[in-house]
Amino acid sequence: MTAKPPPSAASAFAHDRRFGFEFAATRDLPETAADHAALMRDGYVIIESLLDTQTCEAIRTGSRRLLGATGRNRFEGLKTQRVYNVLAKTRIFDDLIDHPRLMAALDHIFEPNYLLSQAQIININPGEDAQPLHSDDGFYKIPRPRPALGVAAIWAIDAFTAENGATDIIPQSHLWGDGNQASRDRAVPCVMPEGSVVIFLGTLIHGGGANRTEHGRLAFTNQYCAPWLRTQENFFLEIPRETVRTLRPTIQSLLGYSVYPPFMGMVDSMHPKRTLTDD
Ligand SMILES: O=C(O)CCC(=O)C(=O)O
Ligand SMILES: [Fe+2]
Repeated sequence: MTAKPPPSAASAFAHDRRFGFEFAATRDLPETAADHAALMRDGYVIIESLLDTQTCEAIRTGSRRLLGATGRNRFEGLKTQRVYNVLAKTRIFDDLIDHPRLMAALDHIFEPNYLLSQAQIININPGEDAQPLHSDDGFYKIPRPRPALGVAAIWAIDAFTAENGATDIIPQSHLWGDGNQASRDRAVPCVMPEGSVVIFLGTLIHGGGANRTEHGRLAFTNQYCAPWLRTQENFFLEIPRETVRTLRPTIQSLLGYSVYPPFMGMVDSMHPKRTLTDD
């Protein structure tokens, strides 16, 4: 497993009650070592059938109420519906945001108090073209090859098939430098049953597939980033504090109610969690 740097700068402040940060223990499940090895070797891992049929059905029903506009460009997909700011709108995805299998994998990639960067529903409708290939952490303009600064999870709420728009990925492209040319003929579709998830490094080249069927392909995707980076969504402005107060601590922390030790993320010299309890 990747060794994480010791919390050296932080230890000088560890006694400081204002920040009161704790280092979450690194979570380990029986599958974590294999998940991590696959992520480091191939850049991705597919975990099948983590969600049961009833959960997928409940998510389909809940998503239908939220789906609306289609995308504004080829990247979003002109026939693809995307719902942004999901965590302000519904609680049906909470268990996917801090799913133990995902958290354990991320604990071995990032330093503690890594962040959720974005969460969205993606429904690729019939007739949609393939999304341009890209890497999800490419907007952090640090030359490649480099360690991943982000990690993405894409949950197949409908089964993903080669015909309905399964995410195309290029295995091992997380190791590429900046000069490599991504082309679709090197990509493979993440075919997986409903309730499965593909987790991949932010450096892996991928893109949504074309949908050549008569039905939508519903997915939920959550992306994470290292705790010292700017997140794609500005959750502090998106999610009302009354809503954040109702969330469990792991999700609050992922939303930025946490510090990157010793004090990045502070509010008026205090731990940002204080804003949820102090009035
Ligand atoms: O919908 C998909 O399968 C992939 C979407 C994606 O990679 C993105 O929007 O960044
Ligand atoms: Fe992507």
